[in-house]
Amino acid sequence: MFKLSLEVSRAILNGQPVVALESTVITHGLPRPQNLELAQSLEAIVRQAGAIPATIAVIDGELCVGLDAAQLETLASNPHVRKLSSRDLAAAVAQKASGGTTVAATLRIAASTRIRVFATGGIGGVHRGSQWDVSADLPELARQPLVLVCAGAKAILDLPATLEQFETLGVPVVGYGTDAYPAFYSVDSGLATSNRVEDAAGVAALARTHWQLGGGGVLLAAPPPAETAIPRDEVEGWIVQAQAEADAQGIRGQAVSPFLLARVAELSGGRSLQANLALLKNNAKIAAEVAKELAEANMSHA
Ligand code: PSU
Ligand code: MN
Repeated sequence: MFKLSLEVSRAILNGQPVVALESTVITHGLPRPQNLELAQSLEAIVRQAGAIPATIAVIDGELCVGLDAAQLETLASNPHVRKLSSRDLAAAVAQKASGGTTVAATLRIAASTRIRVFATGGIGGVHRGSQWDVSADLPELARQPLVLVCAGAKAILDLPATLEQFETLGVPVVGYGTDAYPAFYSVDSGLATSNRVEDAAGVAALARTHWQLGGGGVLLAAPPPAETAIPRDEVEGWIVQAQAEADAQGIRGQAVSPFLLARVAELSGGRSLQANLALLKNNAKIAAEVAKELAEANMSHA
């Protein structure tokens, strides 16, 4: 059922730093051709920073950890692949299907292979105006002992409600060099993180202690790069419009987040896409630094 690339399985066995990368952002989160370019550059960034990238996806029913160039291309170019959350994995395996794994599904697969650090853009959360559309990313993060590096939750969501959920679930929301909880495209959501750390060593120390106490995931919230970040007030108008259109068109379930992200990209004249790409890259680099710190700490304890 699991298929680790040789490089990733070696790295895990040798205690080298590994960074998991999700694939729904490739299959459903970004337009072509930026999706493939982004997937390739995230892997390059992780390598340059001294860690091994492990892009996770389901291909022909196998839970793949570490993809080769051809697999990445197929995933990015096939418009019919599934969006796979935690609940969808078993069916995809049984039916030998392919798909991009969400943060939730990626967390589950990464944890099974003992990967401890994962980079994404923005985590899912509580959707606006819908008490029950809560991403499976939240309970899964609470369960799996990983550091998830993101720029907060996607701004299309109800951010205060999402933060409340993290508290309920016992997930530390740690600001990376900031007290402000970022809002994906924006540096500051107007909400606060629960803790702050200054560097990767601080994250690693906090995460190890959290795990010793029986905790699961740690959300590391990194502000998006300032050059492409968009002020909150500007983004809000596009989101309100996109959400109204989604409601009017009856967009539901798994289709909601991809619809909103694509519509906000259009309404912003591509600015939100530039911000999204930049923050994904920024998060990959930070994740590699955290993975290195955790690997070093493990070595010194061994
Ligand atoms: N981050 C991005 N773009 C994305 C996602 C994250 O910058 O498209 C994906 C992740 O895979 C996340 C998913 O798990 O969106 C959330 O989907 P939903 O709201 O349906 O749970
Ligand atoms: Mn949902």
